[in-house]
Amino acid sequence: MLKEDWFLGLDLSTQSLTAMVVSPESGATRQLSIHFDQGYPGYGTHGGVPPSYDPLRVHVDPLMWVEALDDTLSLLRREGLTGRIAAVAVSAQQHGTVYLNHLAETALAGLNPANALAPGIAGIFSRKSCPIWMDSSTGRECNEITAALGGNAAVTRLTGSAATERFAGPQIRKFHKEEPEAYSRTAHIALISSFVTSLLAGCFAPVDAGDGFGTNLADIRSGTWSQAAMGAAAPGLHQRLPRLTVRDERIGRVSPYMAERFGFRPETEVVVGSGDNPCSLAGLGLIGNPNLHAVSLGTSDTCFGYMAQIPDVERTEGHIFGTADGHAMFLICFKNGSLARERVKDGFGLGWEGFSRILMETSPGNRGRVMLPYFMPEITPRVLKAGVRRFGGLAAADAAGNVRAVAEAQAMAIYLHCAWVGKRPGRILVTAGGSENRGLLTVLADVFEAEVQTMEVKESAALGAALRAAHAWLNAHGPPAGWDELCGAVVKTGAGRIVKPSAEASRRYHAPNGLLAVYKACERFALGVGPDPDEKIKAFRETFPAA
Ligand code: XUL
Repeated sequence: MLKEDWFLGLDLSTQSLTAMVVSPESGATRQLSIHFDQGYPGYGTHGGVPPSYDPLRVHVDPLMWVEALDDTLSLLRREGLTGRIAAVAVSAQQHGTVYLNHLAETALAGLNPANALAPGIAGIFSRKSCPIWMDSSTGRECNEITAALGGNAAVTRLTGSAATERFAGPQIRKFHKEEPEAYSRTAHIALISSFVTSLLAGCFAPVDAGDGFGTNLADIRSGTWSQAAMGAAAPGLHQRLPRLTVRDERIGRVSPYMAERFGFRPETEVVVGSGDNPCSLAGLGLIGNPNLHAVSLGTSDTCFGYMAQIPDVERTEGHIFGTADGHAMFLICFKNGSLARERVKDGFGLGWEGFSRILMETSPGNRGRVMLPYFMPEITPRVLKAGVRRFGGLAAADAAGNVRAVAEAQAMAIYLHCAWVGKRPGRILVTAGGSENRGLLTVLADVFEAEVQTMEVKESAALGAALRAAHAWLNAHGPPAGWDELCGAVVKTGAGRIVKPSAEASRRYHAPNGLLAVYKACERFALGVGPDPDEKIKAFRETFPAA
């Protein structure tokens, strides 16, 4: 390895594109981000998505992402960084699908470096927009796929998840049913991670198991696309899907277009892309370590962790994806993450400091008042009709009550819906934007009865992509590096902060009449499967009269 062998991770998330350059030699990192709302106002996005006439339908114009990629690589070139990159890997928001026509393959290989990326590829799409992970419009298709594959338990066992609205299988099925002519013009269906990787490599890129298992199309035990699952989704799907890899691999070099236009060395290698959550797993140093779990407080809130093998548990929610080293990870995802926190913060004219201060000053348990923060349709639990519910006399105008209620709700939902994973770790790593908020960290620590720890680098997905590029490249060209060693060089765990739980606060959540029991009852009531939670709220207030 030369001193100038640096590695690039590109994370195309819901709201921004982040580039992270790392040097495993010195441990140095350099990052820059472009936000879609501010950078590309012509697309009219708010929080990275355009307004929609149907709250269940969330589609994005892929040309906005392409413009952002062009601008990001131009910035990196201007900083003199692209010429030092030995390998690059992409991280992307998971599940979104990109539909390409028969012109795509030739166009990707033959772009003219004198021209910008977006106009060069504008003609390669067979569908103008891409459904992304926030889309919940495929309920009917999920039911059809479930019936075709023999029920929920069978789909979950085969593909790692029950049929899930935002996943590629149901999305492709809906597209095929509603626009059969456009489907027949579709030569290739990429996930967002493989699409961006294809732009870098100048050819159709494979999809990895981290992202590919989040489709309802793969057999997670054999690590291949499942004939039965593809057949249940749409005809002729196999020839339209990318190749599936079960562990990280180098897939080729950057295209001549990339080298010439952005100043990469022609020998710069491209490593298979992955989803943002599997990349975060790598960026947090969790590959190979099943004893720590992570919570990501980003646009989506997610909880995930490494598993040495695929578990055989009965469950109705959560997902199993593959990892960079060919093993497995669990994941549970909530749509009402940072955008829900923002709605409450902005609604009361607060800044993040004020939001955090309220959490530090108010009483854990919120005197038995609970919010179900479904500002948007929710993924976990499945709630298709948006609408915030308040219980225990929580007034909509009460700033402090609502700030605490939204933070407690999110932490309790993560805690309760991860129960199927089994063993709870004593420490949780927290990443993404929300990990800068001391109040949120304190609520998480108390609800999880565990220490929470943050990292110096908050963009763990971009960092993870860079580490995946480094890992694959170093193991091919030397000196070989294990995940531990690589993460040790770059991931500075000690540089973050540690928040310990308070025993008294934790008791208010975990006692038999604690707030977790209240929250569970509110959720069951709202879903129409349980009685009014009033009795539980009364019991909480009797047990904790001072709370
Ligand atoms: C995970 C999920 C989201 C997206 C967006 O299943 O849908 O976390 O990856 O970040």
